[in-house]
Amino acid sequence: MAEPLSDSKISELLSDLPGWEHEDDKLSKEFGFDNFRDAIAFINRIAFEAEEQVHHPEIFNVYNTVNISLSTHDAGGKVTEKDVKLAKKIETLYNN
Ligand code: H2B
Repeated sequence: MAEPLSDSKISELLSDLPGWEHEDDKLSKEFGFDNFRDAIAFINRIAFEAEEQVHHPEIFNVYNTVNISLSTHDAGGKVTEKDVKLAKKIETLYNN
């Protein structure tokens, strides 16, 4: 079972994740795009990575915005290293 990270550890790790927030036991960020197509393309790229990592984000899309939230069910719905790892990959996908 994955271990929840402490609040102070999460704050420390967020210094490498610009724009990500730790709230309600989730890591979350809103991503903006030029249009709906690009937003959905981003979601599709996340899907491949999520399957690879066997870790799946909550995804909420409205037109050209995508809101991602990450937590670990197996850790009582709290934030673990698995969420940080996927958040870092999502950042890479967004920036490339
Ligand atoms: N995704 C997320 N976000 N949290 C989990 O704890 C989780 C998951 N667990 N995807 C995985 C799948 C688990 O159900 C499988 C059996 O490994």
